[in-house]
Amino acid sequence: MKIVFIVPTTGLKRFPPYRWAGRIYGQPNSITGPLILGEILKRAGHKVEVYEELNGRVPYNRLLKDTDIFCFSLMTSNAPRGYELADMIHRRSGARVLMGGMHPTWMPEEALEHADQIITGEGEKVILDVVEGRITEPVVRGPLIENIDEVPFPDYSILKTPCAAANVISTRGCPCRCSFCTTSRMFHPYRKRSVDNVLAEIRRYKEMGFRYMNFEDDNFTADKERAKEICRRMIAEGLTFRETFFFGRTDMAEDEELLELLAQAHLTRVLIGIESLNQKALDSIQKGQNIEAICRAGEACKRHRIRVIASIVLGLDEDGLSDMDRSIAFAESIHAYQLQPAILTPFPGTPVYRDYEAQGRILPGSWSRFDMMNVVFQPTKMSPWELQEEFFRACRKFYTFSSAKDIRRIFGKEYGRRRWGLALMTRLGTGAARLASHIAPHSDYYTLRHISDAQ
Ligand code: B12
Ligand code: SF4
Repeated sequence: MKIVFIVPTTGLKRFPPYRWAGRIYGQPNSITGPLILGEILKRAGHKVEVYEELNGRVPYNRLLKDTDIFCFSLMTSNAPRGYELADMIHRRSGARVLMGGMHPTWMPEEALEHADQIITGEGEKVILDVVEGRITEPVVRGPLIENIDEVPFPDYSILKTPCAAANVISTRGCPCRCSFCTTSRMFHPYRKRSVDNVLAEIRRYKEMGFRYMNFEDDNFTADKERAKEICRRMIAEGLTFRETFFFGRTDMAEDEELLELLAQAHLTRVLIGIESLNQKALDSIQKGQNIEAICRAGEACKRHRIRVIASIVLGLDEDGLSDMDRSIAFAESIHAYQLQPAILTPFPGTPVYRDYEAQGRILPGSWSRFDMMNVVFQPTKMSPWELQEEFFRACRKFYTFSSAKDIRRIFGKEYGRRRWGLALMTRLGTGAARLASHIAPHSDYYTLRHISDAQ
């Protein structure tokens, strides 16, 4: 059978300037679920192709002619686009449609209105039986994989859209339980692959000629001794890449040996969830970190020339505008390489979603806005539009043309150029959004501004 996996993306993100901006921010890469599941189906003799709408055009007209099964991998923000495509496929062909991923896992009944079958949780153990018709229930529960060394490596040869960085997921889930986090719930309990298994996957990408490799684990340094061992082996076996991105926590900075090994293994770009500089707000989301640890982490990463992407959450109930400004000023003060202001988003499956829904605080509108860049709930200390404006302000305040000079001085020419590009894109993007809020009655920004004005 011919099976096609699609990772859809919402309208604006398919717009070429958005793709160009993405290339300045980092290298195009892929979500790994479809590449793993595709490999399982390929081994069983099926023909498989994977497309990421975020990174390239999908030839739907051609695919509709010869595809037996379309598989959609959906998170919350791309679910509406996935539903639209699934309806189009049902209208125009006899192909079956399967859906899996975070959003169908928490909202299976909704997704089933557009698909023939839904697979919730991890898909590896059931995908072949569903595809070959041995499991026929409309909603199939994918059982947990206890030994994740058994999972095949993602197969990048079936990916048909551009990809410049290979993603390695060396663990599933996270030992922490922040109240807004989806992945620590989707991939529960926390599991680790053996170091040998991880190194074998990295070796494969080196042999394939990838210049970039990322660890996309939710918390790569959760087990520090294991992270050190992986870095030592990468260094000793010549398996380092031009740059490796990873997700860390502030506690990684308490271990000097770890920081040295990370830098030597070229793990020099880290996203750290700083979230807030207000201890009450940190405690309210069960973050389990304090302000001193955040400051130490900023200092230590700078010392080791590890570029920090400071992620801050905007809109926590305990935070007012001045608290959010402090977080942005802090990111500037540690010369964070990038700022990722993330508007608090109550994703289905999290305690935040459950609570906000019970309190009637989730604003009407499409799931496509659940992408951490749009306000989708009623904040306590400001109006939804004021929070949205704070997001725009954070982006513009941080990504200035003058900061590009500092970044160039500290990290070199290439990174200075990238910062300059981000400053330009930020100004164009936030300017267009604010204009839409005034003159485009069909835009989400117009609706949000007017909901706020009416309050
Ligand atoms: C790599 C990554 C990216 C990459 C690449 C993804 C892409 N091109 O779309 C980039 C950086 C581009 C990206 C972008 C975004 N991302 Co992202 N991303 C990830 C990350 C870190 C890893 C993904 C991964 O490989 N997971 C591991 C594999 C094993 O899991 P999986 O792919 O989900 O697949 C398993 C199951 O879900 C299931 N499954 C999945 N698909 C299917 C399909 C079928 C048919 C079946 C049967 C089963 C099945 O089986 C698989 C194997 O067990 C995840 C966090 C995470 N831990 O998952 C966030 C994550 C998915 N991203 C997230 C978000 C919000 C975004 C953005 C909206 C951010 C933004 N502001 O733009 C965009 C949206 C992109 C889009 N397509 O529209 C959220 C989604 C939350 C939610 N509940 O919706 C996550 C969970 C991070 C978080 N904040 O918690 N992302
Ligand atoms: S530390 Fe990060 S991955 Fe872990 S639970 Fe908190 S937000 Fe989720």
